[in-house]
Amino acid sequence: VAGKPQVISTWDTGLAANLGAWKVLSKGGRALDAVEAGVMVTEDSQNCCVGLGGNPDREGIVTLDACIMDDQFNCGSVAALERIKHPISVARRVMERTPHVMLVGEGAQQFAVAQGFPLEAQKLSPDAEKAYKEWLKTSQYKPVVNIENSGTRNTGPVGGANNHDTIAMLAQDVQGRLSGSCTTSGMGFKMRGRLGDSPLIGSGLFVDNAVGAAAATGQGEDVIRIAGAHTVVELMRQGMSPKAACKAAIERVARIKGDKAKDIQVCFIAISAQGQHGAFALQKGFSYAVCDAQNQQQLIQAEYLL
Ligand code: SD4
Repeated sequence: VAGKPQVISTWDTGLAANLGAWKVLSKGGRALDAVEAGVMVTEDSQNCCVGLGGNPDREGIVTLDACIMDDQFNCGSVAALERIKHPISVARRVMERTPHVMLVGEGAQQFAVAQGFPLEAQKLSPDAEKAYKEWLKTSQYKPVVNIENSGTRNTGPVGGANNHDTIAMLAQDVQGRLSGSCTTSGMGFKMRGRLGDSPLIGSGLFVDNAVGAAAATGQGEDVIRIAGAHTVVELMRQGMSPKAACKAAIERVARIKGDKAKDIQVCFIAISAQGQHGAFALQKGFSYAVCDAQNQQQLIQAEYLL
């Protein structure tokens, strides 16, 4: 469906990221380029949960996960990538320049370096260093709902712009093409080697241009359990609106988790091929940013189940 370009993304950090994407979309650019440029803004910022400034794993090492998908089922992903500033761009290179979809760990880093990405110093940001030292005092893995880290990092400007989460972004360009991206340092103080949903096509992100696109944020393990983003797209295929599909997927998570649902956050965002957008969260506190020609700085509080 050709129409009005738009981009949506997770959390309040999505506002700045959307503007990065909008620069591409507003000039008639491709959704794929927009979702890469958009989340690069967040990867560059000092965010607790995205990019090299993110919180480390329990060994004190920052490991990054990212994936990207276009309107033709092309997709690329990197996981447990260390010392590279823009994992989303490496994911795109995996998609465009390798016969594979996913590269992990050392191999992903080797590929990134061979592609000309600089190898950054293995060093925590001052905020991450502080959070890690604090975490070491108890060494307990206890993610906090809406700040998917076991240590909080309220070091950002008023409004907490720096203490939110994984960015997942979905865009539709003027030609009606959908694409999505997702990038994260994962759950803070995770076990070494742990992957969440964010680099997994079908869990953290899924795009079917004939139906719609969806992406997730929150407790990755529980997104993977229901193959989250793919589930949302399949529910849209059955006729549900983006919001209804996100809600039905959240209800599935809640059913599976039972009493434990209150201890986690899971959130989905979605866009339909017709250009409708929606979101739904398990708990209160999830917002998503929307940007189109009418409204370049809109933050919407998602409805929630519990
Ligand atoms: C993960 N889903 O690694 C990510 C974390 C996240 O908001 O989304 N935080 O499980």
